[in-house]
Amino acid sequence: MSMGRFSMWTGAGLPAELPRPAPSGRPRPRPGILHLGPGAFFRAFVAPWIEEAVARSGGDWGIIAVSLKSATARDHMRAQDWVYTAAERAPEETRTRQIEVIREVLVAPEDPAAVLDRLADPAIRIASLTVTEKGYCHDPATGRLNRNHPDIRHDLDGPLPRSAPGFLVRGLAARRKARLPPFTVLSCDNLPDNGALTRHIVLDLAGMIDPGLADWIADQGAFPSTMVDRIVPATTDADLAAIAGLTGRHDPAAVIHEPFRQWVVEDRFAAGRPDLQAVGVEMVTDVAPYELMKLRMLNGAHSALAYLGYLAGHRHVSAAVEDPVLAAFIRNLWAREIGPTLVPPIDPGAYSKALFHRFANPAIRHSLWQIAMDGSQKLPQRILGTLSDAIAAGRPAPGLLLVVAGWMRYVGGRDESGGAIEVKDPLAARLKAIADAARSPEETVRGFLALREVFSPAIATRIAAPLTGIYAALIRDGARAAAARLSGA
Ligand code: CS2
Repeated sequence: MSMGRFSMWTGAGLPAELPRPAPSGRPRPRPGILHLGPGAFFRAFVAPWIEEAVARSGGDWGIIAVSLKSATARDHMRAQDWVYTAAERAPEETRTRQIEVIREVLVAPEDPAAVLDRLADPAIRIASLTVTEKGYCHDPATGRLNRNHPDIRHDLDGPLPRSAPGFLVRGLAARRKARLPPFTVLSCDNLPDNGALTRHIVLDLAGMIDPGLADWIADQGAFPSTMVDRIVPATTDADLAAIAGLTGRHDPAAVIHEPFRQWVVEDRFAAGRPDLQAVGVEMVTDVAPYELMKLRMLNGAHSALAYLGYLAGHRHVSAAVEDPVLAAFIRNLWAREIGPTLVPPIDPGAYSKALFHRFANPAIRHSLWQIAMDGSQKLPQRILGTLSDAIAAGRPAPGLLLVVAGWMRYVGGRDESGGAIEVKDPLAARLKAIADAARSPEETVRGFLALREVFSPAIATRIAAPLTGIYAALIRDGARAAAARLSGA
């Protein structure tokens, strides 16, 4: 561990002349996990935690990480024998640590057969995933496989897959053929009931390829649900330079994270697991209450800040919660609209206090634009489920409606001063077409609510009238004033 000495590093660009990180010489476990999605969240959360479990209790749980798209992680890590730096940023100090649990990174599009070979290897007993919401190729409003997704159509056409569900299904098929037990599928993405959702998607796809395979997976497969939580902003060049100042190494694969972390996992594994509870992972029989709390309170507030905060001119989470209007808005949203939808053992009051503190950490520059991305995939579990529960209980939810209105305005592609927003979303083209075609708030709201991937017919009908009023107020007054009016700030 090295402590923060930022003042020593004053250079701006990348210190490419420094040596790269190298393995320390401590023993490294043989592979037992294949992980899809070697991005920053995986490197800052899953991998360090697995490394600690192995250091504490042993086991062959090294990780083969597989990128389904870009070669960046592999290219960055190959020259440093798959080790990298994780930097923990608290307001007062930064601590760095070298992670050595990854044994190889593969790039699936370059050689999908190599990935299937690894998945069929008896040594691999867990296939974990951090592929983000859109990586599941599902329909966010229903949680079922989107059979028209181009990657799914590709994966139905031939044996070498492209999508995460495709690799899981073809990997499980290879194991069945080899008379091996299935690997446990461990989703680590922010989706509701992520284990059950992944199971449905895998069974949907397997059923289209071979119904016997689907029966075998339904019978023998294990898909524990998990709740994962750690704030991991995208690493910038300035971050890499600051880390190099601390470690004396140039590490293009370095990641930044907050001190907080929480992992709650259902203890249903098909073929063993690392000794996770020995290092603070909460092993439970039902993850649902934790996951609802996290998706609705943390991710819901994140998305609220992303759309309304961005429209109001902020660019980072910590800056948005420093704005007293948005701070009051978020606190009210937690207390009045989200908290009452949660069930014991959750204490929304204590949880929201801790959350506010995490959001305010000035050492984590978490960009609102990053959170705003892929809203069509995020809104249902972050905002719309809460909204339907509130409506069903007869409670008004104007704050949640304002967040939905904020998303509609944001994806139209212009902020409140007329500046262009780069909207990143799998449905971006359709979202823009809806916004461009509408001539009034009524038409805008009607156009968006007709998106069946996002809004079920039931919720669309229930929120259409109040949402139209709130959207009109947002356009007329701006995000900050609309938020202020709702929270009396
Ligand atoms: C964020 C999450 O990018 C986003 O949409 O809301 O990545 C969030 O930071 C994590 O879920 C925190 O655990």
